[in-house]
Amino acid sequence: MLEGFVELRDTLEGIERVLLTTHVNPDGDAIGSVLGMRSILEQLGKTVEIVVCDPVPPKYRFLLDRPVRILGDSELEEMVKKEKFGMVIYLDASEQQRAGAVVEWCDEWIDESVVVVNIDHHISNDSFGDIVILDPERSATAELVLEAASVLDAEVTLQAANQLFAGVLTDTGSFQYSNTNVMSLTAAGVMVKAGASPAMVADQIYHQRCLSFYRLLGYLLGTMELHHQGRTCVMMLPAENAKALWPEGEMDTEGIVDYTVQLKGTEVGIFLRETTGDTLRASLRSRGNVNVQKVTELLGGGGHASAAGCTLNGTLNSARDALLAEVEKHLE
Ligand SMILES: [Mn+2]
Repeated sequence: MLEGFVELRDTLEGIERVLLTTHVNPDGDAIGSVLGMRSILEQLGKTVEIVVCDPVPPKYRFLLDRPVRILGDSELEEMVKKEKFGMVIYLDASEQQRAGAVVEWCDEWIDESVVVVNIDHHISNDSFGDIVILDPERSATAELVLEAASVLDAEVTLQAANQLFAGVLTDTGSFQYSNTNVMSLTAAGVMVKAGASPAMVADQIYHQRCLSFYRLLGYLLGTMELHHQGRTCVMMLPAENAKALWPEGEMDTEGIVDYTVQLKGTEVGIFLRETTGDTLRASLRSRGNVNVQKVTELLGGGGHASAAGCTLNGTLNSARDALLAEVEKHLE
């Protein structure tokens, strides 16, 4: 057992109120982990609040047993004014800043008496916080939350089982990524035993798409280019095309990057997307020996060996060239 779990158990004894948070643009593991952790801590009699910067994406809302608070929530402001939280737990955040504006907001009321806990599985995690529960061997933070349940002697309710299962399912790419291992499959087994329904969770997350998603996917498949003798595949999305293909609501590109490493012979995949101004978001995938976390690290990004991302400036073409040059150094 990781030492941090013992520290967490002991420290929690003297704490009544716990705040949970996770990274910006929360994914399935982020949402599943905070919700599962709330269920566990509430069973211990704690008062728990979850605060995130961005709304929960629609496809994960079936996991919510009640709403989570979005930063700026007036009730939360009142709560903190009356009595602050004794502990802040960051889940699935590779560094504290990944929680976005939540960090600055906490800085307004946090002092030395508040215990900061960091529960994560990113190899790039910088071990921030007073209590660190970090295991890069784990495919998802949700696995660590499952372990927290047993350390803290809490029950994994049917709802928590589905929430945590969603974390493992999405972070392993439906048990297809190279991070899928005995621990992730064992954890999934425990979750199913506790009542999780793999078919229901997969159906909600992957099979309730809107037509815009397929229009966007169709466009992006058409932009595929091969480099490095077919070992690297790139897809690019200019902002104006994004707007035309997905006129309203939040654009969902999750999973699209995976197609870049599903061609015979590709080892590295890059999905480049123009966001606002001249900012670009790059998602990288690897199914070979290239550690894409090392590629993005040099460009200020983070992630895992087989899945990483970073933010770049400039045009789509200049960003692609910069990434390709970096990838080339890592291809043997
Ligand atoms: Mn994760």
